[in-house]
Amino acid sequence: MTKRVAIIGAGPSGLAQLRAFQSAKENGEAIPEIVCFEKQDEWGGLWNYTWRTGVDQYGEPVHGSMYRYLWSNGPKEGLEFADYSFEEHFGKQIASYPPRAVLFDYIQGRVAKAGVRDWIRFETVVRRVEFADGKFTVTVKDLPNAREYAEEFDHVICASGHFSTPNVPEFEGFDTFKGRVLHAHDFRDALEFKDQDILIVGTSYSAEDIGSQCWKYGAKSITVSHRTAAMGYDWPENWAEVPLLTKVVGNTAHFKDGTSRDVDAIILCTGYQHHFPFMAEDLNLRTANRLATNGLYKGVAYVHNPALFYLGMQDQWFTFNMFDAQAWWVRDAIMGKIAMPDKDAMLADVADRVAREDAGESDYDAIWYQGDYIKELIAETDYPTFDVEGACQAFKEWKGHKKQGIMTFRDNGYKSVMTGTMAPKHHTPWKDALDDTLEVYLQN
Ligand code: FAD
Ligand code: NA7
Repeated sequence: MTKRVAIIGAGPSGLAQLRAFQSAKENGEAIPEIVCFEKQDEWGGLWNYTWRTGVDQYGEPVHGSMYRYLWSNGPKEGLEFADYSFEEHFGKQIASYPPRAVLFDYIQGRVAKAGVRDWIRFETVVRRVEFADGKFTVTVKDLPNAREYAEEFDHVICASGHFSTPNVPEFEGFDTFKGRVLHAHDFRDALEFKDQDILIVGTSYSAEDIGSQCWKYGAKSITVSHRTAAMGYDWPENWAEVPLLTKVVGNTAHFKDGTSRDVDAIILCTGYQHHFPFMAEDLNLRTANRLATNGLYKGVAYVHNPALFYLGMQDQWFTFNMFDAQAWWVRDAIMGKIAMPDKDAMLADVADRVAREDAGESDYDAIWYQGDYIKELIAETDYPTFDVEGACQAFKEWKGHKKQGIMTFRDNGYKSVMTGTMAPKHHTPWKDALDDTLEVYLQN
């Protein structure tokens, strides 16, 4: 009997899994029957932009956290697929920090070429995953037809992402604040905040990028409030970093150091939760957003039931090519080409990964830690090897460029570790490039 494998989500991770199985099929191997469930009507996950916030047309929570005018926050040379280069897709080398639409196009190119779209059931949300007698029962809802049904699978691969369910703290006075309070998940168009004084809570990627966007599109001032430490970049003069927000009185925000400011809007860039409401309790991954995920052998196999896999659940320096490394490894584990050890050995593997991550002291240690993880996985499969060290170096240069100029770092270019060619300089500095369409970006 052919094994049946369910994949939850057709974002970059789920699509990597489809491509992994399709490449084995292309090589003449007998692959399991694959069914990918995707609740949206299009593939690409977060990269499939939606104007919607809150709930969608079916009353389901909107998955999208990406906003208009989003440009890659790291160099594309760190995420390039080893089996499908940017040059193959665009017919030429392109600049290093593509806008969302350009990366969305690139992601789609590989899977369109692989011909795996038919393996996906779109507008089908996974409602429940349970395990009994050696099988998973996956209950889904076909949204347009309002039809709920269940099917049995030998394996489930959860690729539903973890930057979609917001972590939303409350601060005193939010209920009487006269402006808008929103989480980054619901941020869409920076022009909404033109000429406004905005307060951002949080200091990670969303805070930096949403603040930078609002600055680029004409916010009057940006104030960023930190719980642990300020970001410390050399910000423009209408940008300030302040300690943690303590309360809001009317439109005045008060901070831990006793200072205060009047603001028009508050954007909570306070991160996301790993949230799998469809998983039965014994299958539900519980982890913080970190590089060494809790409970996942080799970062992918659920130690309490290794017929279940989770993809892309790590905090991310590397993205697309790390999802590939994971997907190829999971494919080979499912196809019996990689042996799974006993539970004690899997738990020891997790503990070792956690300890090694904890021993790191800097962002550079974290980048190389994740690079080593990719190397470890691809050494066990036929995913094309690539110069992971070169990609780590691109990240290192990127960090240096951010220190040199937080509003100019996207004007730099790096060398592809897949094709060896240097990215051209983009035709317009990022701060002046208000049109982020694919057509305009590709005019190099
Ligand atoms: P997702 O992209 O989240 O895809 C998950 C998919 O699962 C979605 O299509 C969703 O609809 C589907 N799904 C969820 N639940 C269900 C269900 N119950 N049933 C059926 N389907 C379901 N990475 C970069 O490399 N560069 C960047 O510049 C960058 N910018 C980012 C900016 C933002 C604002 C965010 C939030 C993330 C950014 N990332 C970036 C990281 C991002 O996590 C990855 O690039 C990538 O999208 C992760 O892919 P994924 O497939 O794991 O998850
Ligand atoms: P992250 O990277 O998880 O960061 C969350 C930030 O929110 C971080 O600075 C936290 O501060 C801060 N935070 C969390 N809870 C609170 C509370 N209660 N009060 C104040 N500050 C808080 O999430 P991002 O959204 O920035 O990035 C996620 C992905 O989106 C990333 O991969 C990007 O590519 C895009 P801390 O430092 O813990 O004190």
